[in-house]
Amino acid sequence: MASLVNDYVTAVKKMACDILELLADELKLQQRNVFSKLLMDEESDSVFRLNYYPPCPELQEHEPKGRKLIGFGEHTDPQIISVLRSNNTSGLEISLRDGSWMSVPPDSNSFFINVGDSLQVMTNGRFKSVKHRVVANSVKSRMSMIYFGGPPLSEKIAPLPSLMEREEASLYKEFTWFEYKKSAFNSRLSDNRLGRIHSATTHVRVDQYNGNTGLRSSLRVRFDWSWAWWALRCIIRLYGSIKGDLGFKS
Ligand SMILES: O=C(O)CCC(=O)C(=O)O
Repeated sequence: MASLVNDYVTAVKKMACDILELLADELKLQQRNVFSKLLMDEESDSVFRLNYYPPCPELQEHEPKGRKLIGFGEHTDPQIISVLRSNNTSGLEISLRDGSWMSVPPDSNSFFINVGDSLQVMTNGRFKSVKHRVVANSVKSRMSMIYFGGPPLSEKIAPLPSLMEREEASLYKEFTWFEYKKSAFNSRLSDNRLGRIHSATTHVRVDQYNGNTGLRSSLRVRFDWSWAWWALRCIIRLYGSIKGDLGFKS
């Protein structure tokens, strides 16, 4: 049994790497193994999970009222890529942009590929990690097996510099996979973890006017709000100490 699982994981890992290389080609990245090398790394923090959802006959009572029993709560996968395979029982649903849920038709001969949060960050949002969940089935049991391809714990995850176009703002702050994984364990399954590492950066346009030539040139400057808060705190502290030195009492 152990060797069967090992063989399966080796095969899906290879497939995940091939897919990641095709994605790198699509993004016109010179280094086509830029994502796949993270899964191939000896220290790659990948996981293989088996899920079993027993049938839920109680559902038939709830279904007319439009209520669904949740087998696996809504979430996005934090890793780079996930490869899912299930039996022929429906249940998997993905969240659409308008917030509605769409059922993924079950097909025991197909793989369902999910972009993980880390790939969304590395591609600066070009590929989106889709929220999904599993609803229980009233008559049939569902089984699924998923390979979650993750990077080494120490790997720094950030938008790839080679991908960023001129003046493109980085949408995410850099983090290590260890930090992200820890925050995932310390948060609720449905939490929007990517929202928390969204970069608080704004672009400010600075116009310069040349009096001799009459030409105006403009420059886009990245303005990071975390620095602004830091500067504000320094000013308040400085003000407090000057006030103290001058003998004012608050
Ligand atoms: O069982 C499924 O179809 C999906 C399970 C899942 O999303 C997960 O294990 O993270």
